[in-house]
Amino acid sequence: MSEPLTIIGSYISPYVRKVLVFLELKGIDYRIDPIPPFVGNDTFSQLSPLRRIPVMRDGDLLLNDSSVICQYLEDRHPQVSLYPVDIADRARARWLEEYADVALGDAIAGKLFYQLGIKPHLFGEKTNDAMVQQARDIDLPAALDYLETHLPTDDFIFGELSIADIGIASFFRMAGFVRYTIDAERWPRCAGLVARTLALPVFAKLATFEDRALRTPVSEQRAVLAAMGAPLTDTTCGGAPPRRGVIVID
Ligand SMILES: N[C@@H](CCC(=O)N[C@@H](CS)C(=O)NCC(=O)O)C(=O)O
Repeated sequence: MSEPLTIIGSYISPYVRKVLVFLELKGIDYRIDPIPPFVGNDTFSQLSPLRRIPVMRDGDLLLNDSSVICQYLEDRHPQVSLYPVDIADRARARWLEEYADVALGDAIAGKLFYQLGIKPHLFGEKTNDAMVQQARDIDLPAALDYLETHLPTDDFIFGELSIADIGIASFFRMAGFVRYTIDAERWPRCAGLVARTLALPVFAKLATFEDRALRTPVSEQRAVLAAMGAPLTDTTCGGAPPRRGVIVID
């Protein structure tokens, strides 16, 4: 019997969440090694040259980058399609996904969550308040202004749920971890889309693991998640002393 597909990466990561939503909705059996990238060991460095999560292994195939992994899963398992049918819409969906990965990724994962969560709690260092303020007052409003002009008043962006909705909502789920919520009066379309998407059962299922991981020290997360029934791998690439990634963040 072939081994199930494996994901390396913490439930807390929005990039990992995109991939897990794909796996769940497509009904693909998988195992997860739920580590933050900062505690990856030497094996992790070999598997992820940028020391980033998610990493996916499917048989002999090793892939990095959530967008690459989601596209692979779509090509390999097209039966529950998560990209629009129309070619122009598919391209627009990929652009919105990319925009979320970069703009929301920088503001929410790179600045807010890193400064308020990772830096004090994993590295024992002081939060850079200016960076938090930059994300809240400048970067996120700019990203929301842009998205607001590209989102519908109701329904998903391309009618059926797609990578674009999943990507955008995944980042705002992380924003909620550091108590950032979208101002629904200023950005009603963004707030509505994120609420609709996060209300889906697949996000609710993953949320139970995310919430527990958030409240648990990194060194205990594996045991706690195992006790909850998370589909863990037998081995881990974690457990190393925390260190910064290849791309240094203040
Ligand atoms: N473009 C990548 C970005 C992945 C990414 O930045 N993941 C974060 C976790 S939320 C990470 O591993 N950060 C560690 C670092 O950049 O050092 C993707 O889509 O997978």
